[in-house]
Amino acid sequence: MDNKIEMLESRACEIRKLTIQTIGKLGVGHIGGALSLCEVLSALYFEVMNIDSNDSKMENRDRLVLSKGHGGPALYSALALKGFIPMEELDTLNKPNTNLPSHCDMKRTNGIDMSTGSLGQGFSASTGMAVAAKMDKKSLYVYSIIGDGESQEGQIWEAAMLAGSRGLDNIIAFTDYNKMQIDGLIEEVNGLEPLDRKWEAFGWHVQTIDGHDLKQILYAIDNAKKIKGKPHMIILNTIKGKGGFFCENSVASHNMPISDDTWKKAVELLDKREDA
Ligand SMILES: Cc1ncc(C[n+]2csc(CCOP(=O)(O)OP(=O)(O)O)c2C)c(N)n1
Ligand SMILES: [Mg+2]
Repeated sequence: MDNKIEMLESRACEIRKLTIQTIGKLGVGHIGGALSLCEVLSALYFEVMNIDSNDSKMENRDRLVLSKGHGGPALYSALALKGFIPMEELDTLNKPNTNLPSHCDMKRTNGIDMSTGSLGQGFSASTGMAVAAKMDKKSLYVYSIIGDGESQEGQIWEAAMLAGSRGLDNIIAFTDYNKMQIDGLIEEVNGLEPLDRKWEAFGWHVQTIDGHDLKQILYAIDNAKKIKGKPHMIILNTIKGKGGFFCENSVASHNMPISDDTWKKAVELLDKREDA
C-alpha cells in the first residue's frame, strides 16, 4: 500500500510539474484550479479508472467528466503521462489548430469524453451518462469533478436532484473545494456551507477529505463503491494553486500570466522537494 501511495504521489508531482510547464510555456492560463486537481487525477488515472490508452473508446470504460473544464491543462498532463496523447502535444496548448484547447473538447482530444467549460453543464452530462449506463446495464463508473465556484451554478443542483432521486450509485463526483472562484473567496461571493449537508439533502452519500492526501482519496473511492443505492460526493478540501510558489492559495492564480523564469523556478523547486 505504501509503495502504491508513493507511486501515486510521484505521479501527482509529475502532473503538477507538467501543468506548470505547459501553462508557463504558453505564458498565461488557469493555473490555480489546475494545480488543486493533481492528486485526484493521479488517483483516477493511475489506480482507479478502468481505461485503456490503446483503446480510448473501449465500450465499458469508466468515464471522467472534468466539469470545471478550465482545469483542462492538468487533465492533459495526466492524459500525456498515461499515453493517450503525445507528450510533445502539451506544448501546443491553446495555440491555433491545437488538439488541446484551454477548456476540454471531446471532439479534439483523445481520452476526453465530454466537452466542458460552461460551468454546470459537464455535471449534468455526467448524470446523463450514469442514467444511460444503468439503462444499458453497464457496470461502469462515471467520475465527475466540479468546482466550488461551479457549485454556485443552479444547474449543478438540478443534476444533483436527478441523481439523488434515481439513486445513481454509479456516479462518483468530487468537489474541488479550494475555497476560491474567479471573483474572490467562495464564502464572500456566495457561501456554500454547509456543503456536505446540502448534498446529503439531495440524497447523496457524502464524504469530506483532504484532497491532496492520496491515501484518503483512495479510501474514499473504495468506500463509495461499497455503498449502493445513492450517488457519491467526495468533497476534496484543496488549496488553489497547490505547489506553485508563485500562485499557491491566491485568488489571482485563477487565470494569471506566468513568465519563463517563474515556471522554470517552480518546476525546479518541485524537483528539489521530490529529491529531499
Ligand atoms: C456558465 C459559466 N459562467 C461563468 C464562467 C466563467 N468562469 C470560468 S471559471 C469561473 C470560476 C469557477 O470557479 P471554481 O469552480 O471554484 O473554479 P476553480 O477555483 O477550481 O478554478 C468562472 C465564473 C463559465 N466558464 N461558465
Ligand atoms: Mg474554486
